[in-house]
Amino acid sequence: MRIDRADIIRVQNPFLHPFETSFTKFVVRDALLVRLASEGEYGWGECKAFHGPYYNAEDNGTALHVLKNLILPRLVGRECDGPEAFLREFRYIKGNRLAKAAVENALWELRSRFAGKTLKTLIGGTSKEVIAGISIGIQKDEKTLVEKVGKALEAGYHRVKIKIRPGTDVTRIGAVRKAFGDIPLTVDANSAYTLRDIETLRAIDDFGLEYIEQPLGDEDLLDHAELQKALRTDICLDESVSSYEAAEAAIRLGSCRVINIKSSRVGGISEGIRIHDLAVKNGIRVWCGGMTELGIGRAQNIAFASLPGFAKMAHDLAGSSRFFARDIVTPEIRLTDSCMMVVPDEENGIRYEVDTRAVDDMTVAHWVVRP
Ligand code: OSB
Ligand code: MG
Repeated sequence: MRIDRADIIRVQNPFLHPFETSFTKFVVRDALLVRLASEGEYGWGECKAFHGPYYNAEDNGTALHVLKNLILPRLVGRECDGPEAFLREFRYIKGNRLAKAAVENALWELRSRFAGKTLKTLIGGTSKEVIAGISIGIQKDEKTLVEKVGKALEAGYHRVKIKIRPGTDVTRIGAVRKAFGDIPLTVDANSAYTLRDIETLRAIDDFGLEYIEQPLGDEDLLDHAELQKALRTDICLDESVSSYEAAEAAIRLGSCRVINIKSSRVGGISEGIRIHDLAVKNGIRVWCGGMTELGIGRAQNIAFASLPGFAKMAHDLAGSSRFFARDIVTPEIRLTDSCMMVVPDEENGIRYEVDTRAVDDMTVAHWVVRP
């Protein structure tokens, strides 16, 4: 396909409730959208970077630079064979995978339009519906957290993940266990601990969690391997699995038994599929993570989560209204009554389309790259 033009659109959409993690508090979803024009069709991608480099080393500033100055000027006005060829050609740009994924995802949408097939079909997805779990941010106190967990259980979420940070972790997990007993519960530390916190981590180990997500630093594969030996609870890596190579290293070292795959974190859907396959081959459990995305990224995550290896676990995949009053795709992304997410395919005919009015209303800046 020939890429005729590219647009980068910066949008801001306020969160219904601020979402707090151990690394920052999100108040507005500030995101770069990429729209590629090719032979009369559009392909959209959403860059999952945030306002600062706190989740990983990228942020919206670095992503804008890489997209606007490095990637898109080389892509526009030329033939591109698709997502895999794009990632191969741009390997010479190191890292910056959230930025690359925005383009890679847009190329998947173009491929889908030209082929007349859904993303699920193109990637070999098998699930008709995928299991929804919820990620609950750090709350101001224990009581509020217990209330939020209660609401999530009432809504039917199949697994509850709570964000934790040093200091309030053990008492809060204890409060949730006391209030709700043996529910499917996990925690996500977003790399807030080190091996010096081993006593706390052992205490967390005693709660019988489904897994502990990213307890240690994003580059600490060796320490995670040591920790995994010391704990009964499975470690789930998120930030540390920044690439296929990192996944291989983590598996070989025994740094985890579970991987949260976010295709954006590793450069795109085609790279995410390779990690999915590698994990399945090695008996590593996998599920699909989220980045509080808007509808474009959310819809692509839903398709990605339909891969066979994801079938048994719950994902961070909620409807749009979990975070936002208004989203940028139609129809609205919603869960079923039994808290499952239906995956668009040729049979059900569901197709999420970008709501350009909503995009316009949320736009704060716009750049165009022409040949
Ligand atoms: O670590 O999984 C994470 C949100 C922002 C950045 C990192 C993470 C998260 C979440 C929310 O946990 C997942 C979601 O989008 O529902
Ligand atoms: Mg995480």
